[in-house]
Amino acid sequence: MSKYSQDVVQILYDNQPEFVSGQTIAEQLNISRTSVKKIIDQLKVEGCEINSVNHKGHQLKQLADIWYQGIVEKIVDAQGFFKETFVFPTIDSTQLAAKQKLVGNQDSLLILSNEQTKGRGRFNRPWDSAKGKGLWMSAVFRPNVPFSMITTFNLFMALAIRETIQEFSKDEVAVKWPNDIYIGDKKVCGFLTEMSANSDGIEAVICGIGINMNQEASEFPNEIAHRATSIFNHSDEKINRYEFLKLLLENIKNRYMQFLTVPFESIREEYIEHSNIWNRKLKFTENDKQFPGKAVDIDKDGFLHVEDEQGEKHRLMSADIDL
Ligand code: BTX
Repeated sequence: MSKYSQDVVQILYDNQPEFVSGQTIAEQLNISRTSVKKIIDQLKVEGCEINSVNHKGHQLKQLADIWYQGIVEKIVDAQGFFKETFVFPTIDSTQLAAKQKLVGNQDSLLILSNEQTKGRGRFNRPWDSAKGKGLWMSAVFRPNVPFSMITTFNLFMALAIRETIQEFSKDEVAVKWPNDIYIGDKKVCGFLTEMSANSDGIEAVICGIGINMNQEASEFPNEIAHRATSIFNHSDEKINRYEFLKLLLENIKNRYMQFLTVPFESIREEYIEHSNIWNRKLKFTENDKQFPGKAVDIDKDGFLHVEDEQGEKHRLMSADIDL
């Protein structure tokens, strides 16, 4: 990729829906018109839809399935919540990058990558993060709250992610307590919350979010094909990653403010209403213990109440649930 391609795409994006002449771009970047033409051709190969018309110039119709740093930054800055943004073409894991970047500053950060080579779920399980197909993101928050409050953070984030995906899906989107979002009986998103703390208290909360946006059903690896889906599989059109990101950031901001100001109890009914674990037989795994049972309630602290087949009651803070 030419070092100017980010700049060219930025100029086209800023001028949308107007045409920008090759001459104007060349002058702005102090490069030749031939270089501009080469970069535009390369952007088209990458997947950008650009309408090039003689004597008018170039008009951006649609961005490629790529995170362009400048455009992501624009969206993030306009929204005004996250203070720094890092975009990678490829990385081992945005979660690992977030943990490195949070050291030595106090800011809220956002890290996105077009692909992850070592995306990880809970208990170090692999998270499939194919290039250009999904949203692989870590968000660093700096809440000044007691440790005890962090247990409910995940529940607020679940609603932010669920309502965003719902805007793009024709089918019902549900939360599967505590870490997944489902459409039907398939996982469309997994997310996890980690914390970094020191003797003064919480240093940062790091939320890693993986959302399958545009995979075809046949594109998932065999091991997960039967239980993974993408939003595209439940939509009439491809998901525009930039529109999606805008809405997701807005919803995350709003739910984060809610997390800081009201107890989980205030959103408990909404959470219960959008959960997919009721009235069905489930298999629970808590640490090394596995047992079948049914979910009975989520209490005001966000714990799940479960009844096993012997009628014994359990109160779970976290667990794996097989539907
Ligand atoms: P989890 O442990 O609940 O889910 C992991 C399990 O989900 C895997 O064992 C596999 O069965 C299944 N799985 C793997 N990849 C996918 C996929 N793309 N779609 C559906 N199912 C899948 C949930 O962990 C938390 C995942 C967080 C991922 C984000 S991505 C950005 C950030 N960086 C990073 O390394 N992790 C987080």
